[in-house]
Amino acid sequence: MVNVIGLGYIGLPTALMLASHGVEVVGVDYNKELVATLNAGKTTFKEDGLDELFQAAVAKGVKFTTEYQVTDVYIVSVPTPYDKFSKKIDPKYVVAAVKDVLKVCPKGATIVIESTVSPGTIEKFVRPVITEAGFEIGKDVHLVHAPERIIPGNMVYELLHNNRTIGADSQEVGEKIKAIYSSFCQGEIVVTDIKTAEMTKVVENTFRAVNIAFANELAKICRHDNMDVYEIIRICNMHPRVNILQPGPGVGGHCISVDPWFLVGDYPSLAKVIDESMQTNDKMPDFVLNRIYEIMKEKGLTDLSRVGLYGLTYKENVDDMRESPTLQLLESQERHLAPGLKVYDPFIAADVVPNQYHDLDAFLADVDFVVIMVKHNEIKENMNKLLGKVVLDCHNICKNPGVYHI
Ligand code: SAJ
Repeated sequence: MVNVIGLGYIGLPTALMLASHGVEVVGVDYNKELVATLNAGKTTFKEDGLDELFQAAVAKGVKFTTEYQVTDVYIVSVPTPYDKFSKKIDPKYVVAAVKDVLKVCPKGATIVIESTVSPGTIEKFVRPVITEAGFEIGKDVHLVHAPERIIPGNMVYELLHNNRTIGADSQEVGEKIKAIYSSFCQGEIVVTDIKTAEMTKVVENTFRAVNIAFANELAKICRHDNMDVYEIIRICNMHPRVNILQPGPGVGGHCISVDPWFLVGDYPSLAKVIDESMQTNDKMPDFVLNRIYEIMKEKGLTDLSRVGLYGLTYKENVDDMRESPTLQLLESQERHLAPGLKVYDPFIAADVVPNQYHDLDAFLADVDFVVIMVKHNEIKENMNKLLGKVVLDCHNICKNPGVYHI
């Protein structure tokens, strides 16, 4: 039986995928409300294919509880925040989960850390906890790092098809855990050592963050001299060895906007390009706010309360708002002491910010200027409703006449 610890954005789909492929799974989370929701037959976030996967896993007997189980494999999938000041990883949730596992696990159990951690975290923070508790690693307890790689918005497909990395102290333990993931994973699974696995995961997200920062910098250069950044990137990407990502209103989520800071925090004098890139991405919401003021001036608009931000989530077609560029922009706007922009997102049912709407038509009726912060399918299908309004399109998806870009 596999005990999946942490039933959030990664732990839940992983538990469901294992269970629906015939692995006996008990999912554990300390959040009683979350466990009760799952036990009532409901999923806890929106994701394509998740509800169907949930039903399949329930049919195969997946269980959810707040109690750690006595079993031989534990998969830990808990958050790994970073300290905003030092930029270093805060491993407290991983460490707490490992300590709790040690209270119940039998001799010979394997603890798999799925949470993203900076290189050296397992050596520095996890191994000491295990040895201090009197366990011998490699004999009483085995340690594995199997970082997840799935992208919100396409998680179910990517769980099935992505290649994976497994870091272990020995090939034998690595192969044992590989066999469990192979129950559903159709991609290649590489077995390597733990520190290499830690580094590859952080490097993958850093590569994407730096590439996006490059695109954002190009957008600023092109804005300065009135060039079309999208056309320039499109043409450059026709070169066989160039693949530039897209500029946007900022970088959100709990991965690309967080993981690269681990490298800056641990290697401040070495990670220069990464540091600059992260700062470039972090400044994009402010850049958008300045574009809003610039366009208002050009159009003779003076009332900021007639300006609406479309989208609150960190990216399209998900309901996750962590580190969202829109929230960053609103914070920045507060600092400028400007009165309330209007906000709407079809994926956010709760009231989370002032002047928030829950209906597209009602939102559009109250604004003259729309800023497309997130490219949800809903707005792509309703571009005609933006005709006659001033539009700042941060994703180059609106083909209406007179649209502004970042
Ligand atoms: N973004 C841009 N321009 C782009 C692409 C993205 O501005 O061209 C922005 C998005 O709007 C969003 C942010 O970047 O705000 C991050 O979105 P994303 O879709 O690039 O990535 P995440 O954070 O949803 O998922 C990433 C993925 N990592 C890589 O592709 C290397 C995913 O595979 C990881 O599993 C995930 O991080 C994770 O959990 O680490």
